[in-house]
Amino acid sequence: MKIRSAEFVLSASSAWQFPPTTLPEIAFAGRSNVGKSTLINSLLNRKNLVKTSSTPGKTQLINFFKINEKFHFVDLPGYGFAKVPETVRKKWKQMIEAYLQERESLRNVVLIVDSRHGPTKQDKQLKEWLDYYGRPVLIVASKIDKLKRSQIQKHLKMIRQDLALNTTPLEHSSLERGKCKEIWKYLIPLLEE
Ligand SMILES: Nc1nc2c(ncn2[C@@H]2O[C@H](COP(=O)(O)OP(=O)(O)O)[C@@H](O)[C@H]2O)c(=O)[nH]1
Ligand SMILES: [Mg+2]
Repeated sequence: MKIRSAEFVLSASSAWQFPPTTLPEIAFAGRSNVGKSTLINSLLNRKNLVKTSSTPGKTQLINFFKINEKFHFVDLPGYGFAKVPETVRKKWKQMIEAYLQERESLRNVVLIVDSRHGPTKQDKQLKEWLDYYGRPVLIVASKIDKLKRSQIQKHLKMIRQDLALNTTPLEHSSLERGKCKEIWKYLIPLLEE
């Protein structure tokens, strides 16, 4: 995919702030610190369009980005960060569920799982929830560079089993160029429909 433009649209803290549903959308979900923002930057060939952070749990907002004036990428706030107070967690859940359940322009959810640790309980819950609502999901295993080469296939298989997938998850590493090819191959047809 040739990226001609990639711009930040807005951050939403409630459903009424979401931009209009005129463009097809791909959303990126996963626990805090799993590499969501990094994956978006990699896919778009941008270093810092989406801010990445080594302190997890900072963003509780849904961030919308407009690509090539043709589609949106949506960076969902990460879950599973222990220090988030219960009230914030509740609000997060409400907003995310409203988005994932009702967003008409949403074509696919990319669920990112840490290749080292495999899916968390919340990853599994989200996957089941998305299946229940008939939302197509692509699983991407992040931080592949942190595994030994000999471990990669084993870990991918483990994620596949844990989430009861029909296909092997796609790999991503921010350190390796060209790792996004397979992910784009999956996403492009969804954006062209
Ligand atoms: N080694 C390595 N580090 C990564 C990779 N992806 C993300 N990180 C690091 O993990 C941390 C969290 O990444 P971020 O994209 O902000 O995660 P997010 O909270 O899911 O958006 C940052 O310090 C990133 O540099 C990867 O593929 N390889
Ligand atoms: Mg992030």
